[in-house]
Amino acid sequence: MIPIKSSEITPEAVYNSRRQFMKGVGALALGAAALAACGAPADQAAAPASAANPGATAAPAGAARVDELGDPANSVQEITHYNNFYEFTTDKQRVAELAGTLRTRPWTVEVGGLVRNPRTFAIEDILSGFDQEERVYRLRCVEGWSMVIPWLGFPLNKLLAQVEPTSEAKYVRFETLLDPDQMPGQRSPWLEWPYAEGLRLDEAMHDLTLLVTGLYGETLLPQNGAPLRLVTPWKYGFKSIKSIVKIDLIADQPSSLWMIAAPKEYGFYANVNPEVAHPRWSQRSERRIGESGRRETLMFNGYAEEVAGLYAGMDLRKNY
Ligand SMILES: Nc1nc2c(c(=O)[nH]1)N[C@H]1C(S)=C(S)[C@@H](COP(=O)(O)O)O[C@H]1N2
Ligand SMILES: [Mo]
Repeated sequence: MIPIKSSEITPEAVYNSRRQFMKGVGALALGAAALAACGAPADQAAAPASAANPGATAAPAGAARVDELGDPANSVQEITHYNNFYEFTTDKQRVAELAGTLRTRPWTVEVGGLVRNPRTFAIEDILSGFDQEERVYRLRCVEGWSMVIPWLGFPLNKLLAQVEPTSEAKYVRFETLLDPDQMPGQRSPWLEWPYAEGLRLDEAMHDLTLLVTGLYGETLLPQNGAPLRLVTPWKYGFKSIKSIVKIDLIADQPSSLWMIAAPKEYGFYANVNPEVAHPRWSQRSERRIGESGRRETLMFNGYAEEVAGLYAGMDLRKNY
């Protein structure tokens, strides 16, 4: 074994070893907390670089994608083979294989609640009804790793405009498909299924907030949340809920799967913030998949200029 410097041991690795320990203890009550955002051993993570991306259409042929900070996008192989999707497995490197069987047709997305025009969209209508654009965003998982991903999608505000939220609508709640026959992870009693997430309405209306249907110019694969998932790049990755079937406009702040599982660890806002540690690890740095060493984590994941105003006057330690 190659010795690693303690400075390179990531929170994931530290956490994982603690998890091994807890397995030995075998205390059932630890279940939910132990599951929460647990990670695969950090250093098995770097997937081999893939060949060039397969026939991407959204950028000029052969153009390398970079984010606005100049960092290159991760490879298709990395983005599609290192995933969190607890409905299938907690093993990031097996999600691709196990989620592959998810049936994404027929698929409908029911949009309702406090709206003037409730509507159930067939996925085909979403794909053809909204101009799909490419956005190269950083994704920062709360566990301490990150990637750069060229998403294909459209602003959520365009879909919300069609259903016309009423003046009572203050929050948006999202739900993943509930189907334990297809998603065996939903038989785990430690988490409250279906996966649910929420945004404040102004966050949902922000131009950075995307509904995503693809990446690298190709249709989204199940492991990345096909056929439709949310992406909020200034928030920890768990807010970016996958395989959405329901979107509700509501009056009161909703709860989420992670808030229910571990309320002290996962709050409603989940804005990326290097100053506010997770109770079990620092958030000051992160491991970019494919790189060795660590990078400093940026406030709001580098999107402060765009989103800091949403939180003016709020105590970001309390509203974690
Ligand atoms: N339904 C659902 N959505 C989910 C998750 C999940 O387990 N189930 N995991 C979240 C977490 S923790 C992260 S980091 C991202 C990972 O997205 P990716 O696998 O496409 O990189 O998806 C988020 N969305
Ligand atoms: Mo995550």
